Amino acid sequence: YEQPRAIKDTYRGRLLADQGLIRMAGIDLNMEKFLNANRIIIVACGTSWHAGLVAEYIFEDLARIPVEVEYASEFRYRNPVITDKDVLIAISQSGETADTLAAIKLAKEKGAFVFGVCNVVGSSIARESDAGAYTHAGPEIGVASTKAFTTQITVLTLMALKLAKAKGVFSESRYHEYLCELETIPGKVEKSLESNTLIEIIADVYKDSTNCLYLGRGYNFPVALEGALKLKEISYIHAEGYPAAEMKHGPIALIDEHMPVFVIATKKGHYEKVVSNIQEIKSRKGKIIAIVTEGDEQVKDLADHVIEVPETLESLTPLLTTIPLQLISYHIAVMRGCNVDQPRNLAKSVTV
Ligand code: F1P
Repeated sequence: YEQPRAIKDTYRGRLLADQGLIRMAGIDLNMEKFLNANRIIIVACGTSWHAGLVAEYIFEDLARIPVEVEYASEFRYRNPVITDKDVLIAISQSGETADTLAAIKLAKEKGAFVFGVCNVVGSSIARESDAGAYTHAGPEIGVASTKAFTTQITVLTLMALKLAKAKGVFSESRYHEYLCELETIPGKVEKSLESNTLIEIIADVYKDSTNCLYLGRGYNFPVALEGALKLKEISYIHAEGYPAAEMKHGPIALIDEHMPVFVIATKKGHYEKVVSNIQEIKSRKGKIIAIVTEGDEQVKDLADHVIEVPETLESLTPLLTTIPLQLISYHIAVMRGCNVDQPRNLAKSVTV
């Protein structure tokens, strides 16, 4: 529920949409590093890694800069090829995650420029980075990241826009349209939160599930992963996130009348393809809970439940589609008697 405020705090002061300005000292002072980079490597863990995956779509789609996204916990051990022409973006809510810190150390040794996206001011990752941008989410009390995710995406979107403009990939009008739309997001998150009562009813139907699938395409594939992670972390229900197009390569075998499938089916971005995935699930009697764009009729006729989010640009949809998935995990966890703030076996920052 703090997310409208957290997202606004993250862009406020940086985004002057009426003047077409994004102020980000960390990028402004190091623009050449980004513009001359061979590629951007994003490293992170957990939810922050999912934000990194969204950023891969944003940077490549908007700014046409090649991006690789790696689990910091793998990257640090696998002898990766890194040069002084690489820019490494490290994303971390706490700024203390040991694997992400180790990945930074490795990249710096090889001469890469390191940019940190952290929430905690003065944290180890913020200090070890050559430059960076804070997320301004405020303290994350619960172990499972929520507003950290949406504010990380907000910062990474601002970065991509700035670079798209500097590279001349974005026309003036597209750039302005984008900035103005970004300013509407906190209000649209507010609107998405209004589905809470409906989501509580849906949670009650699926609270005793033992397995769940989450599917999304494009920008919403990482949101599917994040939805599944939230359910695992706080409800202890086994959940898998997949790109919807991968369903036919394996997960479709799991679908029967006992399998709830959460599908992100917003109007922009592969809509018709997602609709055909939904039909495939329906014909196998899977239960479909779809996140759709306001006013959608087609999916409403096919799905068992639909949860609406307001319309926005395709690349901004993760900021809205994430909200109902966070809420569903929250309600299921509460109904199962789980401690949503302090899930078993998890620590807020993994420092070893
Ligand atoms: C990474 C992370 C979180 C997760 C949990 C354990 O933390 O995997 O995403 O919710 O808190 O750590 P961070 O590097 O973003 O602080």
